[in-house]
Amino acid sequence: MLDKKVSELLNDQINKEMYSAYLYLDFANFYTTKGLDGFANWYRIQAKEEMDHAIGILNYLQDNDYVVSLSAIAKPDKELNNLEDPIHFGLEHEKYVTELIHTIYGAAHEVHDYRTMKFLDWYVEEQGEEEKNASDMVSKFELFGHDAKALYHLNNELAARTYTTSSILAGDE
Ligand code: OFO
Repeated sequence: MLDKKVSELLNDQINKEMYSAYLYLDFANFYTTKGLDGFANWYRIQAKEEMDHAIGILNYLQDNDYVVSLSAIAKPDKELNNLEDPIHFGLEHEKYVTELIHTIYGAAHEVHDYRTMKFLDWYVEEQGEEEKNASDMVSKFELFGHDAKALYHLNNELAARTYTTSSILAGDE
């Protein structure tokens, strides 16, 4: 049986991951209104990955006989005023999510919940990738985002991103 505090933090993380999906969907929506369908595609896929992260945690809790309780997803709260805003907010947000995952990991460690720590290893590693992707987006935008021709090519590059189900859901389909 899972520790109460660890389970509650994990349950709450489902909501946080769904919020991440909602936030990235908002970014995608923003870029669609700006005619940048490649950027919109990139963030839509990001949103799908976040939903996978949420379901991965939900599965884990259910597999451990925890009764999951789903709460309301907050409205995306970032004010997007220019093409660069989502990209910076994205990096900031991923750093925040890394802290959340580390907090759960720390709580699991405190109660010697090695099973949850092992489960969370995937998320710890994933956050490393998520921060790198978000930071690469910042660098790319700084290099190519301020020139119309370069922005056009960057938009095309981002349009090529495709979705694959996260490995945390392997065997779930
Ligand atoms: Fe779930 O990784 Fe981003 O937030």
